[in-house]
Amino acid sequence: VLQGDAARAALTRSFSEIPVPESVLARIEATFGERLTPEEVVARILADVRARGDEALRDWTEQLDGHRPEALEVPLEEIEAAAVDPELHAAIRLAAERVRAFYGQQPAHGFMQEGPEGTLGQLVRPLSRVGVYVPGGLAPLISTLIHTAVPAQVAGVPEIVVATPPGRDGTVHPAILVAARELGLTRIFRVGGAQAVAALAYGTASVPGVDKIAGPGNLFVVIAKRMVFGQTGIESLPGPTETLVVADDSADPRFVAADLLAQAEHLGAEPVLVSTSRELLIEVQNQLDGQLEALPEPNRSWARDSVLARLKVVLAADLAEALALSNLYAPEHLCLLTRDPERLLGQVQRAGGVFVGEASMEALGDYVAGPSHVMPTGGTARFMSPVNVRDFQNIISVVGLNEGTLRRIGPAAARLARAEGLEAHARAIESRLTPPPAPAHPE
Ligand code: HSO
Ligand code: ZN
Repeated sequence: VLQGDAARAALTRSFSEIPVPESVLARIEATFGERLTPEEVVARILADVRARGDEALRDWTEQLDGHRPEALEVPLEEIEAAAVDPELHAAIRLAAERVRAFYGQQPAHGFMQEGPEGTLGQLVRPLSRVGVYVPGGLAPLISTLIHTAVPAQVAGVPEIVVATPPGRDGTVHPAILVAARELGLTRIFRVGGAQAVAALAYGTASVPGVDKIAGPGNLFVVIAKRMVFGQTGIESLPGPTETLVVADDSADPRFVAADLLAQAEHLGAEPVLVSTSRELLIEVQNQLDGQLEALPEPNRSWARDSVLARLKVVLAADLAEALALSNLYAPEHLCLLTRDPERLLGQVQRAGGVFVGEASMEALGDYVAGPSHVMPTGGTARFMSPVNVRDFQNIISVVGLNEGTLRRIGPAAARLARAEGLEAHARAIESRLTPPPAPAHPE
Protein backbone atom coordinates (compact mmCIF):
# COMPACT_ATOMS: atom_id res chain seq x y z
CA VAL A 1 0.00 0.00 0.00
CA LEU A 2 1.49 3.27 -1.16
CA GLN A 3 1.12 6.58 0.64
CA GLY A 4 2.27 10.16 0.30
CA ASP A 5 5.48 10.67 -1.68
CA ALA A 6 5.71 6.99 -2.57
CA ALA A 7 2.20 7.16 -4.04
CA ARG A 8 3.07 10.29 -5.97
CA ALA A 9 6.21 8.67 -7.34
CA ALA A 10 4.33 5.50 -8.32
CA LEU A 11 1.66 7.47 -10.17
CA THR A 12 4.06 9.78 -12.00
CA ARG A 13 4.50 8.53 -15.52
CA SER A 14 7.65 8.36 -17.43
CA PHE A 15 7.41 7.74 -21.12
CA SER A 16 10.95 6.49 -21.46
CA GLU A 17 10.08 3.58 -19.25
CA ILE A 18 7.27 1.97 -21.24
CA PRO A 19 8.34 -1.64 -20.82
CA VAL A 20 8.32 -4.01 -23.74
CA PRO A 21 7.26 -7.44 -22.45
CA GLU A 22 9.86 -10.16 -22.79
CA SER A 23 7.31 -12.25 -24.73
CA VAL A 24 7.19 -9.53 -27.39
CA LEU A 25 10.98 -9.36 -27.65
CA ALA A 26 11.16 -13.14 -27.90
CA ARG A 27 8.58 -13.17 -30.67
CA ILE A 28 10.51 -10.52 -32.56
CA GLU A 29 13.64 -12.62 -32.32
CA ALA A 30 11.79 -15.69 -33.53
CA THR A 31 10.32 -13.79 -36.47
CA PHE A 32 13.31 -11.72 -37.55
CA GLY A 33 16.20 -13.79 -36.31
CA GLU A 34 17.57 -10.84 -34.36
CA ARG A 35 16.67 -8.73 -31.35
CA LEU A 36 15.19 -5.70 -33.06
CA THR A 37 13.39 -3.05 -31.05
CA PRO A 38 9.67 -2.73 -31.76
CA GLU A 39 10.46 0.60 -33.45
CA GLU A 40 12.91 -1.10 -35.81
CA VAL A 41 10.35 -3.78 -36.61
CA VAL A 42 7.69 -1.20 -37.38
CA ALA A 43 10.05 0.89 -39.51
CA ARG A 44 10.83 -2.22 -41.60
CA ILE A 45 7.17 -3.05 -42.07
CA LEU A 46 6.23 0.51 -42.99
CA ALA A 47 9.02 0.76 -45.55
CA ASP A 48 8.13 -2.61 -47.05
CA VAL A 49 4.43 -1.82 -47.42
CA ARG A 50 5.30 1.54 -48.90
CA ALA A 51 7.56 -0.14 -51.45
CA ARG A 52 5.65 -3.30 -52.28
CA GLY A 53 2.02 -2.52 -51.41
CA ASP A 54 -0.45 -5.41 -51.42
CA GLU A 55 2.21 -8.13 -51.75
CA ALA A 56 3.90 -6.83 -48.60
CA LEU A 57 0.52 -6.83 -46.82
CA ARG A 58 -0.02 -10.45 -47.79
CA ASP A 59 3.48 -11.47 -46.74
CA TRP A 60 3.30 -9.76 -43.36
CA THR A 61 -0.19 -11.03 -42.67
CA GLU A 62 0.95 -14.55 -43.46
CA GLN A 63 4.02 -14.22 -41.28
CA LEU A 64 2.39 -12.51 -38.30
CA ASP A 65 -1.27 -13.62 -38.40
CA GLY A 66 -0.75 -17.05 -39.89
CA HIS A 67 -2.93 -16.63 -42.94
CA ARG A 68 -2.26 -15.40 -46.46
CA PRO A 69 -5.22 -13.37 -47.69
CA GLU A 70 -5.48 -13.37 -51.48
CA ALA A 71 -8.26 -10.80 -51.46
CA LEU A 72 -7.43 -8.21 -48.81
CA GLU A 73 -10.91 -6.74 -48.83
CA VAL A 74 -13.79 -8.66 -47.29
CA PRO A 75 -16.25 -9.36 -50.13
CA LEU A 76 -19.56 -7.53 -49.87
CA GLU A 77 -21.47 -10.83 -49.90
CA GLU A 78 -19.61 -11.91 -46.79
CA ILE A 79 -20.61 -8.73 -44.96
CA GLU A 80 -24.20 -9.14 -46.09
CA ALA A 81 -24.34 -12.80 -45.07
CA ALA A 82 -22.80 -12.33 -41.60
CA ALA A 83 -25.15 -13.22 -38.76
CA VAL A 84 -25.14 -13.23 -34.98
CA ASP A 85 -27.86 -14.21 -32.52
CA PRO A 86 -30.78 -11.76 -32.24
CA GLU A 87 -29.87 -10.61 -28.74
CA LEU A 88 -26.34 -9.68 -29.75
CA HIS A 89 -27.67 -8.04 -32.87
CA ALA A 90 -30.05 -5.90 -30.81
CA ALA A 91 -27.22 -4.99 -28.44
CA ILE A 92 -25.06 -3.87 -31.38
CA ARG A 93 -27.95 -1.69 -32.54
CA LEU A 94 -28.49 -0.20 -29.10
CA ALA A 95 -24.79 0.60 -28.71
CA ALA A 96 -24.65 2.27 -32.13
CA GLU A 97 -27.82 4.27 -31.47
CA ARG A 98 -26.60 5.51 -28.12
CA VAL A 99 -23.14 6.50 -29.36
CA ARG A 100 -24.77 8.28 -32.31
CA ALA A 101 -27.18 10.13 -30.03
CA PHE A 102 -24.37 11.13 -27.67
CA TYR A 103 -22.19 12.64 -30.40
CA GLY A 104 -25.24 14.27 -31.96
CA GLN A 105 -25.15 16.47 -28.85
CA GLN A 106 -21.55 17.59 -29.28
CA PRO A 107 -21.34 21.19 -30.45
CA ALA A 108 -19.23 20.89 -33.58
CA HIS A 109 -20.28 23.79 -35.76
CA GLY A 110 -18.21 26.74 -36.90
CA PHE A 111 -19.09 30.41 -36.61
CA MET A 112 -19.27 33.33 -38.96
CA GLN A 113 -19.00 36.74 -37.45
CA GLU A 114 -20.55 39.20 -39.91
CA GLY A 115 -20.58 42.86 -38.95
CA PRO A 116 -19.26 46.30 -39.76
CA GLU A 117 -15.73 44.87 -40.14
CA GLY A 118 -16.83 42.37 -42.76
CA THR A 119 -16.55 38.66 -42.05
CA LEU A 120 -14.36 36.58 -39.78
CA GLY A 121 -15.12 33.01 -38.95
CA GLN A 122 -14.46 29.31 -39.02
CA LEU A 123 -15.80 26.84 -41.55
CA VAL A 124 -16.01 23.26 -40.32
CA ARG A 125 -15.58 20.47 -42.83
CA PRO A 126 -15.55 16.71 -42.34
CA LEU A 127 -12.41 14.79 -43.30
CA SER A 128 -12.78 13.02 -46.62
CA ARG A 129 -11.60 9.55 -45.75
CA VAL A 130 -10.97 7.96 -42.39
CA GLY A 131 -9.49 4.56 -41.54
CA VAL A 132 -10.73 2.82 -38.43
CA TYR A 133 -8.47 0.22 -36.89
CA VAL A 134 -10.18 -2.56 -34.95
CA PRO A 135 -7.79 -4.72 -32.91
CA GLY A 136 -7.97 -8.49 -33.16
CA GLY A 137 -5.92 -10.02 -30.40
CA LEU A 138 -7.74 -11.63 -27.52
CA ALA A 139 -11.27 -10.62 -28.44
CA PRO A 140 -13.26 -9.33 -31.39
CA LEU A 141 -13.74 -5.71 -30.33
CA ILE A 142 -17.16 -5.13 -31.84
CA SER A 143 -17.66 -2.12 -29.61
CA THR A 144 -14.42 -0.49 -30.73
CA LEU A 145 -15.66 -0.39 -34.31
CA ILE A 146 -18.83 1.35 -33.13
CA HIS A 147 -16.99 3.70 -30.79
CA THR A 148 -14.66 5.02 -33.48
CA ALA A 149 -16.72 4.85 -36.68
CA VAL A 150 -19.88 6.46 -35.28
CA PRO A 151 -18.25 9.73 -34.13
CA ALA A 152 -16.66 9.95 -37.60
CA GLN A 153 -20.07 9.42 -39.18
CA VAL A 154 -21.64 12.08 -36.98
CA ALA A 155 -18.84 14.41 -38.10
CA GLY A 156 -20.00 13.83 -41.67
CA VAL A 157 -17.05 11.79 -42.98
CA PRO A 158 -18.29 10.37 -46.30
CA GLU A 159 -15.84 7.47 -46.56
CA ILE A 160 -14.83 5.22 -43.69
CA VAL A 161 -12.73 2.12 -44.21
CA VAL A 162 -12.02 -0.53 -41.60
CA ALA A 163 -8.86 -2.56 -41.05
CA THR A 164 -8.79 -5.52 -38.70
CA PRO A 165 -6.50 -8.54 -38.45
CA PRO A 166 -7.97 -11.80 -39.72
CA GLY A 167 -8.11 -14.89 -37.58
CA ARG A 168 -5.87 -17.85 -38.41
CA ASP A 169 -8.57 -19.11 -40.77
CA GLY A 170 -8.51 -15.81 -42.61
CA THR A 171 -11.96 -14.68 -41.57
CA VAL A 172 -13.10 -11.56 -39.77
CA HIS A 173 -15.38 -12.24 -36.79
CA PRO A 174 -19.06 -12.22 -37.91
CA ALA A 175 -20.03 -9.82 -35.13
CA ILE A 176 -17.58 -7.23 -36.52
CA LEU A 177 -19.13 -7.70 -39.94
CA VAL A 178 -22.65 -7.34 -38.54
CA ALA A 179 -21.68 -4.17 -36.68
CA ALA A 180 -20.10 -2.78 -39.84
CA ARG A 181 -23.27 -3.57 -41.79
CA GLU A 182 -25.42 -1.90 -39.12
CA LEU A 183 -23.30 1.23 -39.46
CA GLY A 184 -23.48 1.12 -43.25
CA LEU A 185 -19.76 0.42 -43.64
CA THR A 186 -18.87 -1.71 -46.64
CA ARG A 187 -15.09 -1.51 -46.97
CA ILE A 188 -13.37 -3.85 -44.55
CA PHE A 189 -9.79 -5.01 -44.96
CA ARG A 190 -8.43 -8.11 -43.29
CA VAL A 191 -5.09 -6.76 -42.34
CA GLY A 192 -3.86 -5.76 -38.91
CA GLY A 193 -0.82 -4.54 -37.02
CA ALA A 194 1.74 -2.07 -38.30
CA GLN A 195 1.11 -3.31 -41.84
CA ALA A 196 -2.51 -2.13 -41.63
CA VAL A 197 -1.42 1.30 -40.42
CA ALA A 198 1.08 1.46 -43.28
CA ALA A 199 -1.58 0.51 -45.83
CA LEU A 200 -3.98 3.16 -44.52
CA ALA A 201 -1.26 5.80 -44.42
CA TYR A 202 0.35 5.22 -47.83
CA GLY A 203 -2.42 3.46 -49.70
CA THR A 204 -1.88 0.30 -51.78
CA ALA A 205 -3.60 -1.06 -54.88
CA SER A 206 -6.33 -2.57 -52.67
CA VAL A 207 -6.38 -0.34 -49.59
CA PRO A 208 -7.12 3.35 -50.04
CA GLY A 209 -4.87 5.81 -48.23
CA VAL A 210 -6.80 7.81 -45.66
CA ASP A 211 -6.59 11.28 -44.14
CA LYS A 212 -6.72 10.03 -40.59
CA ILE A 213 -6.30 6.70 -38.80
CA ALA A 214 -8.32 6.18 -35.63
CA GLY A 215 -8.54 3.42 -33.09
CA PRO A 216 -6.54 1.50 -30.51
CA GLY A 217 -4.12 -1.31 -31.12
CA ASN A 218 -1.18 -3.21 -29.73
CA LEU A 219 2.29 -1.79 -29.23
CA PHE A 220 3.17 -2.16 -32.92
CA VAL A 221 0.01 -0.41 -34.07
CA VAL A 222 0.60 2.49 -31.72
CA ILE A 223 4.25 2.86 -32.77
CA ALA A 224 3.20 2.70 -36.41
CA LYS A 225 0.57 5.39 -35.90
CA ARG A 226 3.17 7.63 -34.32
CA MET A 227 5.58 7.02 -37.20
CA VAL A 228 3.10 7.74 -40.01
CA PHE A 229 1.80 10.88 -38.35
CA GLY A 230 2.40 13.73 -40.75
CA GLN A 231 1.83 11.51 -43.76
CA THR A 232 -1.64 11.02 -42.37
CA GLY A 233 -3.48 12.18 -39.26
CA ILE A 234 -4.00 10.09 -36.16
CA GLU A 235 -6.61 10.72 -33.48
CA SER A 236 -4.40 9.64 -30.55
CA LEU A 237 -2.05 6.88 -29.44
CA PRO A 238 -4.33 4.60 -27.44
CA GLY A 239 -2.23 1.95 -25.74
CA PRO A 240 -3.00 -0.48 -22.91
CA THR A 241 -5.96 0.55 -20.83
CA GLU A 242 -5.90 1.90 -17.29
CA THR A 243 -8.52 2.44 -14.66
CA LEU A 244 -8.11 4.41 -11.48
CA VAL A 245 -10.82 3.84 -8.89
CA VAL A 246 -11.28 6.39 -6.13
CA ALA A 247 -13.22 4.80 -3.27
CA ASP A 248 -14.08 5.97 0.22
CA ASP A 249 -15.36 3.93 3.17
CA SER A 250 -18.88 3.97 1.73
CA ALA A 251 -17.86 2.02 -1.36
CA ASP A 252 -18.96 -1.57 -1.78
CA PRO A 253 -15.73 -3.62 -1.98
CA ARG A 254 -17.44 -6.10 -4.31
CA PHE A 255 -17.99 -3.40 -6.89
CA VAL A 256 -14.56 -1.87 -6.47
CA ALA A 257 -12.96 -5.26 -7.10
CA ALA A 258 -15.29 -6.05 -9.97
CA ASP A 259 -14.48 -2.77 -11.74
CA LEU A 260 -10.75 -3.27 -11.28
CA LEU A 261 -10.95 -6.82 -12.64
CA ALA A 262 -13.13 -5.77 -15.56
CA GLN A 263 -10.33 -3.64 -16.93
CA ALA A 264 -7.58 -5.95 -15.64
CA GLU A 265 -8.76 -8.57 -18.13
CA HIS A 266 -7.55 -6.35 -20.98
CA LEU A 267 -4.03 -7.24 -22.04
CA GLY A 268 -1.42 -5.06 -20.35
CA ALA A 269 -4.01 -3.18 -18.30
CA GLU A 270 -3.04 -1.15 -15.26
CA PRO A 271 -5.57 -1.14 -12.42
CA VAL A 272 -5.11 1.51 -9.73
CA LEU A 273 -7.06 1.82 -6.49
CA VAL A 274 -6.91 4.97 -4.40
CA SER A 275 -8.89 4.86 -1.18
CA THR A 276 -9.28 6.96 1.92
CA SER A 277 -10.15 3.86 3.93
CA ARG A 278 -7.66 1.23 5.05
CA GLU A 279 -10.51 -1.17 5.88
CA LEU A 280 -11.83 -0.87 2.36
CA LEU A 281 -8.40 -1.67 0.89
CA ILE A 282 -8.28 -4.87 2.91
CA GLU A 283 -11.79 -5.91 1.91
CA VAL A 284 -11.08 -5.17 -1.75
CA GLN A 285 -8.00 -7.35 -1.58
CA ASN A 286 -10.15 -10.24 -0.34
CA GLN A 287 -12.72 -9.58 -3.01
CA LEU A 288 -10.04 -9.52 -5.70
CA ASP A 289 -8.78 -12.92 -4.60
CA GLY A 290 -12.27 -14.41 -4.50
CA GLN A 291 -13.51 -12.88 -7.73
CA LEU A 292 -10.33 -13.81 -9.58
CA GLU A 293 -10.75 -17.41 -8.45
CA ALA A 294 -14.34 -17.36 -9.71
CA LEU A 295 -13.46 -16.06 -13.18
CA PRO A 296 -13.32 -18.66 -15.95
CA GLU A 297 -10.17 -19.22 -17.95
CA PRO A 298 -8.61 -17.63 -19.92
CA ASN A 299 -10.03 -14.44 -18.39
CA ARG A 300 -8.68 -15.35 -14.96
CA SER A 301 -5.12 -15.53 -16.29
CA TRP A 302 -5.47 -12.29 -18.21
CA ALA A 303 -6.84 -10.44 -15.19
CA ARG A 304 -4.44 -12.04 -12.76
CA ASP A 305 -1.56 -11.08 -14.97
CA SER A 306 -2.51 -7.40 -14.84
CA VAL A 307 -3.20 -7.50 -11.12
CA LEU A 308 0.07 -9.20 -10.25
CA ALA A 309 2.19 -7.18 -12.62
CA ARG A 310 0.67 -3.75 -12.37
CA LEU A 311 -2.00 -3.24 -9.68
CA LYS A 312 -1.22 -0.17 -7.59
CA VAL A 313 -2.93 0.41 -4.26
CA VAL A 314 -2.81 3.79 -2.59
CA LEU A 315 -4.07 4.98 0.79
CA ALA A 316 -4.93 8.68 0.55
CA ALA A 317 -5.34 11.02 3.51
CA ASP A 318 -8.60 12.41 2.14
CA LEU A 319 -10.57 12.69 -1.09
CA ALA A 320 -8.77 15.91 -2.04
CA GLU A 321 -5.47 14.03 -2.03
CA ALA A 322 -7.09 11.12 -3.88
CA LEU A 323 -8.23 13.45 -6.66
CA ALA A 324 -4.86 15.22 -6.77
CA LEU A 325 -3.14 11.86 -7.26
CA SER A 326 -5.60 10.95 -9.97
CA ASN A 327 -4.95 14.25 -11.76
CA LEU A 328 -1.23 13.57 -11.57
CA TYR A 329 -1.67 10.12 -13.08
CA ALA A 330 -4.20 11.34 -15.69
CA PRO A 331 -5.96 7.99 -16.03
CA GLU A 332 -7.82 6.87 -19.09
CA HIS A 333 -10.73 6.00 -16.78
CA LEU A 334 -11.48 7.53 -13.42
CA CYS A 335 -14.18 5.73 -11.45
CA LEU A 336 -15.67 7.51 -8.47
CA LEU A 337 -17.11 5.13 -5.89
CA THR A 338 -17.68 7.51 -3.03
CA ARG A 339 -20.49 9.26 -1.17
CA ASP A 340 -21.94 12.02 -3.40
CA PRO A 341 -19.50 11.30 -6.22
CA GLU A 342 -20.88 14.19 -8.34
CA ARG A 343 -19.46 16.51 -5.73
CA LEU A 344 -15.94 15.49 -6.82
CA LEU A 345 -16.37 16.36 -10.48
CA GLY A 346 -15.17 19.91 -9.86
CA GLN A 347 -11.81 18.52 -8.75
CA VAL A 348 -11.29 16.34 -11.81
CA GLN A 349 -8.68 18.01 -14.03
CA ARG A 350 -7.16 15.18 -16.08
CA ALA A 351 -8.82 11.95 -17.20
CA GLY A 352 -10.12 10.40 -20.40
CA GLY A 353 -13.50 9.70 -18.86
CA VAL A 354 -14.98 9.90 -15.42
CA PHE A 355 -17.48 7.29 -14.27
CA VAL A 356 -19.63 8.64 -11.51
CA GLY A 357 -21.10 6.31 -8.95
CA GLU A 358 -22.10 2.68 -8.62
CA ALA A 359 -24.55 2.65 -11.51
CA SER A 360 -22.04 4.01 -14.02
CA MET A 361 -19.33 1.42 -14.04
CA GLU A 362 -16.72 1.74 -16.73
CA ALA A 363 -17.75 -1.55 -18.34
CA LEU A 364 -21.09 0.09 -19.17
CA GLY A 365 -19.16 2.91 -20.82
CA ASP A 366 -17.17 0.37 -22.83
CA TYR A 367 -20.38 -0.56 -24.60
CA VAL A 368 -23.60 1.37 -24.39
CA ALA A 369 -23.41 4.48 -22.20
CA GLY A 370 -22.78 6.83 -25.13
CA PRO A 371 -19.27 8.37 -25.07
CA SER A 372 -16.62 6.60 -27.12
CA HIS A 373 -14.55 4.16 -25.11
CA VAL A 374 -11.47 5.16 -27.08
CA MET A 375 -9.88 7.42 -24.51
CA PRO A 376 -6.37 8.74 -23.97
CA THR A 377 -4.07 6.25 -22.23
CA GLY A 378 -0.56 6.29 -20.83
CA GLY A 379 -0.96 9.72 -19.26
CA THR A 380 -1.80 11.36 -22.60
CA ALA A 381 -5.03 12.60 -20.98
CA ARG A 382 -2.80 15.52 -19.94
CA PHE A 383 -3.13 16.80 -23.49
CA MET A 384 -5.48 14.53 -25.46
CA SER A 385 -9.21 13.91 -25.42
CA PRO A 386 -11.39 10.87 -26.03
CA VAL A 387 -12.37 10.17 -29.62
CA ASN A 388 -15.00 12.71 -30.57
CA VAL A 389 -16.61 14.48 -33.51
CA ARG A 390 -13.87 17.13 -33.68
CA ASP A 391 -11.27 14.44 -34.43
CA PHE A 392 -12.93 13.92 -37.78
CA GLN A 393 -13.37 17.50 -38.88
CA ASN A 394 -11.08 20.29 -39.69
CA ILE A 395 -11.52 23.99 -39.32
CA ILE A 396 -10.92 26.49 -42.08
CA SER A 397 -10.34 30.07 -40.97
CA VAL A 398 -12.23 32.68 -42.96
CA VAL A 399 -10.93 36.23 -43.41
CA GLY A 400 -13.37 38.46 -45.33
CA LEU A 401 -12.74 42.00 -44.06
CA ASN A 402 -13.87 45.13 -45.89
CA GLU A 403 -11.95 48.17 -47.03
CA GLY A 404 -12.82 50.34 -44.04
CA THR A 405 -11.36 47.72 -41.77
CA LEU A 406 -8.28 47.39 -43.94
CA ARG A 407 -7.65 51.16 -43.60
CA ARG A 408 -7.96 50.91 -39.84
CA ILE A 409 -5.79 47.85 -39.17
CA GLY A 410 -3.58 47.73 -42.28
CA PRO A 411 -0.93 50.22 -41.09
CA ALA A 412 -0.28 48.11 -37.99
CA ALA A 413 0.21 45.05 -40.19
CA ALA A 414 2.65 46.91 -42.44
CA ARG A 415 4.56 48.11 -39.39
CA LEU A 416 4.84 44.54 -38.08
CA ALA A 417 5.93 43.32 -41.50
CA ARG A 418 8.81 45.84 -41.64
CA ALA A 419 9.81 44.90 -38.11
CA GLU A 420 10.11 41.32 -39.37
CA GLY A 421 12.13 42.50 -42.35
CA LEU A 422 9.44 41.37 -44.76
CA GLU A 423 9.17 44.26 -47.19
CA ALA A 424 6.99 42.51 -49.78
CA HIS A 425 4.41 41.84 -47.06
CA ALA A 426 4.36 45.53 -46.13
CA ARG A 427 3.96 46.54 -49.78
CA ALA A 428 1.15 44.03 -50.39
CA ILE A 429 -0.76 45.79 -47.62
CA GLU A 430 0.18 49.36 -48.53
CA SER A 431 -0.57 48.94 -52.21
CA ARG A 432 -4.24 48.82 -51.13
CA LEU A 433 -3.93 51.66 -48.66
CA THR A 434 -2.56 54.24 -51.08
CA PRO A 435 -4.82 55.15 -54.00
CA PRO A 436 -3.25 54.38 -57.38
CA PRO A 437 -1.54 57.39 -59.00
CA ALA A 438 -4.06 59.40 -61.02
CA PRO A 439 -3.79 58.65 -64.76
CA ALA A 440 -1.92 61.27 -66.64
CA HIS A 441 -4.33 63.26 -68.85
CA PRO A 442 -3.23 63.20 -72.42
CA GLU A 443 -3.56 66.80 -73.42
N1 HSO B 1 -12.01 -0.68 -21.83
C1 HSO B 1 -11.38 -0.78 -23.14
C2 HSO B 1 -12.36 -0.79 -24.27
C3 HSO B 1 -13.18 -2.02 -24.37
N2 HSO B 1 -13.64 -2.74 -23.35
C4 HSO B 1 -13.64 -2.63 -25.49
C5 HSO B 1 -14.38 -3.74 -23.84
N3 HSO B 1 -14.39 -3.67 -25.14
C6 HSO B 1 -10.42 0.40 -23.32
O1 HSO B 1 -10.94 1.59 -22.91
ZN1 ZN C 1 -12.94 -2.58 -21.36
